[in-house]
Amino acid sequence: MSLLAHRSGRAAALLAAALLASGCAKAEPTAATPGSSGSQARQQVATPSGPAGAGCTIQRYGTAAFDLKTAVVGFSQSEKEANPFRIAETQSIKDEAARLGIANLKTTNAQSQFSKQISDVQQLIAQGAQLLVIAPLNSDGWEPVLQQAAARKVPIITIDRKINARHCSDYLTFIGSDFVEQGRRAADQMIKALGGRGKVAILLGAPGNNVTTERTQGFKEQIAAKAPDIEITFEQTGEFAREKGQQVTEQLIQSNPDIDGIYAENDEMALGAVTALKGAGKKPGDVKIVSIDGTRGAVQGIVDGWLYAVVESNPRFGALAFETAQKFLDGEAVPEKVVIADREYDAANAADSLGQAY
Ligand code: GZL
Repeated sequence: MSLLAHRSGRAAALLAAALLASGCAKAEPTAATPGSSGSQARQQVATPSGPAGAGCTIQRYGTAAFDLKTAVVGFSQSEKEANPFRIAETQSIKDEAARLGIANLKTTNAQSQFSKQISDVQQLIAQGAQLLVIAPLNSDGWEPVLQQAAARKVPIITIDRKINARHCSDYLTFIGSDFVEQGRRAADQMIKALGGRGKVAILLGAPGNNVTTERTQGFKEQIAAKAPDIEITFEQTGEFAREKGQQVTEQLIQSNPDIDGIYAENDEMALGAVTALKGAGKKPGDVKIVSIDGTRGAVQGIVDGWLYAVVESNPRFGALAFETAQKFLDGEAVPEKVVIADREYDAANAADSLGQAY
């Protein structure tokens, strides 16, 4: 079971302490609190402890230890950096590498093309990468890279999205949010926004990755369990992109003029939806929008009344990724999954929390 750190550091600490006492989770200091570029305020993240021996050690993985500071470290980003999530994610990796004195960080960006991400990573391996940190675009299709990395015993840390591969053989660990829980939290906000009844549209993320699947699963499960009078009458992918989110919402308004709420599986699509609603002469609050990511534009959208709530998907993996790599190099067992803490924004805290958005 992966414990989810909750909406604030304090709640997370209390919750983590409770589960620590019960022995079913091991808390780890992790990524800097969003917006704390200077201070290193840390958020508690509970790492699933699992059965003894479940973790991955450098001995099991078969890698020779090396010094991170002098190693060639490769970071592969998936989507073009038009999305603030991607900008903040890449910056977090670069900032932490600089803070740790990692002199040879090579970064690539696949511009949202999976074939390019495969060749990017193959190139990083050819350039002598001794550690790979990958933000995968898709969950499947990684075999060519995994074989090459395994042949050279290069450990792979996946962040942000999961790959369908073998823990402690194909990859070292997955570090990311609990996306099913994000979907549940978005549903709770939508239930509040609609008073438990109404018609809802889902702007689905891009296909082919666990984030879209799990955010949809969590949302639908929670609505079914908690709000039988909320009906999901429309779902279509906006591919996590603002323009596509706007286009799909323009179609939605035509085909479903009585829609009461929109669940956008990321902020870029939510902001595209706002543009479409404005174009249709709607006013803030006419349609309740709940979104996921926690970008500054979306949190500002709450302040302006266009969005009802935003569940954060914390992109600041830098500290956690390199802490985890160092633990591995020091001979510690690394769990299959490390859950990062996600905040939540609504009308009560949006204005004061803008500085923590990214
Ligand atoms: C989540 C990440 C998602 C973001 C989107 O970890 O994979 O991809 O929520 C991005 O903004 O496109």
